[in-house]
This record gives sequence, C-alpha cells and structure tokens, in this order.
Amino acid sequence: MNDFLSLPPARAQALRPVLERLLAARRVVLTTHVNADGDGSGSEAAVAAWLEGRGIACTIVNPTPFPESFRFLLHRPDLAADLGTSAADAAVAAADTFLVLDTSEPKRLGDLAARIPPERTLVVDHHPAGRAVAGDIAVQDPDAAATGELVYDMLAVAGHELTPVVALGAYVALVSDTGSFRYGNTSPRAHAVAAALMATGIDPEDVYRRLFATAPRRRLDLLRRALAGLDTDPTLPLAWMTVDRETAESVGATAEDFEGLIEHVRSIEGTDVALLFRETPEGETKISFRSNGGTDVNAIARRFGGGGHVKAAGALVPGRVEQVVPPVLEAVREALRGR
Ligand SMILES: [Mn+2]
Repeated sequence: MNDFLSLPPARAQALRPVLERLLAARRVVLTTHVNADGDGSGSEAAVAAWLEGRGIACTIVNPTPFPESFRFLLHRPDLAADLGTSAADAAVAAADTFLVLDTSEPKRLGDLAARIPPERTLVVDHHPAGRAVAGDIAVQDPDAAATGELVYDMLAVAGHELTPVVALGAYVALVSDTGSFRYGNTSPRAHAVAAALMATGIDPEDVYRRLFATAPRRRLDLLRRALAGLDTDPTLPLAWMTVDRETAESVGATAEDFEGLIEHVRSIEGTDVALLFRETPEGETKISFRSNGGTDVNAIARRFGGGGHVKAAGALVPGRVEQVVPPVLEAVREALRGR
C-alpha cells in the first residue's frame, strides 16, 4: 500500500527551523490574513492549542475579528483578541515570536503588518510565494492542500502527540480549503492527513453542519439580493456578481456572509472564470476570482494589487463597484481571449 502520509523530505526540512523557533518561544502571537477563513482560523486554533499544551503562551491577533463561525475551535474563549483592543495590544507588546499562517504577504495583514517585527516573525503558508514576505523564516509550500496540512506536518516533525483539539483545527482547515475534498488541491495526502486527524475522534457530520449547513437568516437574504446582481458575458465563459454597499447594509451582511457566494457564480454552466465584486463599508471593492481551469486568476489578481492561487485569488481595490468592475472585466476578457 502507498504510504500517502509520508512527509515530503524537503517539506520536513523547511519546517524544522520554524519548529525550533516556535518551541523555543515563550509568548507567541498567531495571525492570518484579513477576513480569516477556515484554513487560517483552524490553523491558528490548532497551533495555539498545541503550543499552550507545552506551556507556551499564545494569543491570536488577526487584522480583522476572529470569525464567529470558527470560535468553536478555540480551546479557551479569550485565546483570540481583536486588533485595537487592549488585550491585543498587550499580547503584541509581550510576544517574543509571531507566527503568520495562511499568507506570507504583509499587505494581507492589514494594520498588523506594521506592528510585527520581521526578524521575530515566522511564516507557514501554502500560497505561491509573492514578492514581499512578512517574516524571517518562511515555509511557502503550494503543494500542501491547506495550511492545516502543514500544521499537521509540523507536529509530525516534532514528534508531538496529536490531541483532539489540535486535530479538529487542522481538520477544519483542510475541509475548508479543499471545499470538503472537492477542489483540485485535494490530494491523496490531504485525504490521508484527514484520516489521521479524524482518528482522534472528529465527528465529520458535526463539522459539516457547523461549516456549511448552518447560516443566519441574513445570509439567505443576502443571497437573494446578490442573485439580482448576477451577470454573464454573452460570448465569453465569464460570470460575475456585484453587491454594492447599500445591498450589503440593507441585510446587515458581515464579511463572513459573503463566503461561498461566488460558488453560485462559478456553478453556472460553461463558466471558466467567476468573479464576485463587493463593496466594503470603507468604500473599497473586494474582488474574488475563481477559475475552473485554464485561466490563471492569480496573475490577474496581481495586476490589481491582490493575489492567491492559480484557481482562486482575491484583490482589494479602492473605489466603488461602478469604477472597479469594468477594468477588471476587461482584464479577465483579455485573458480569456488570449488562451
Ligand atoms: Mn489556505
């Protein structure tokens, strides 16, 4: 039988220096990109539970509030402190080590970027390397299905016991980023790691319900309104959805409520590139890019100051949707025509 769980030697080697620094730390601040997703939140919760189990004090300080929907992963409720609170300030001031998970780019760290000293910052991420890296020692391994997979690997390299709380965080990370093992990043190894995590006693149906099958009423109200802003190109395999600030405010939508909306756009038959444009309360437009295959949306997102993966990327552009949508559509059309 194939040993799908065996750790790629290069990855083990890359993780070792991060591990050494982490385990020598006394006070760690963990963080992830703005609008943390299941991979960022799950990886943070897992690493924090692991390190605190070994007597290393941890605080999660994200550039945007820790998502309500992932709070069940925190082994103590005050583990996460919102940036701007005195608890977060104290944790940042006291930290000897910072760990950035699921991104490596300083600009994805919002207001936190300026407050973490690169020489005391470690990065563990699975996105293709961007230009600037937030930390001193960085593991950037796009072969990993999720940052959660790399978290599992760190424990394996350390030879430390996988506890149920740590496993749950890593499992949620993996389930989130693979879309429940449906996306192209789902590897045999992702399944093998999930199996190892699950063996600690994870209830997959409970995780499914928490992640995908529970939504506040306003999220469905948002979906109803957002579908009115759905459009498709008459000739190119391109579909997009636009949600302006007024629409988002009318239903009281939070950033989390937009998660998954783009899947409806992507699901339209014949779509190669799906886009979601949404205005933030700050008057910027957040663009989500999804590709079903042949188009590198990471490259397009980078042209607008963003980035991500070949098949999933994002960008945050100043301006309202009326200003932002036309040039982005044009860039995507150009890419689709040029294939
Ligand atoms: Mn991720």
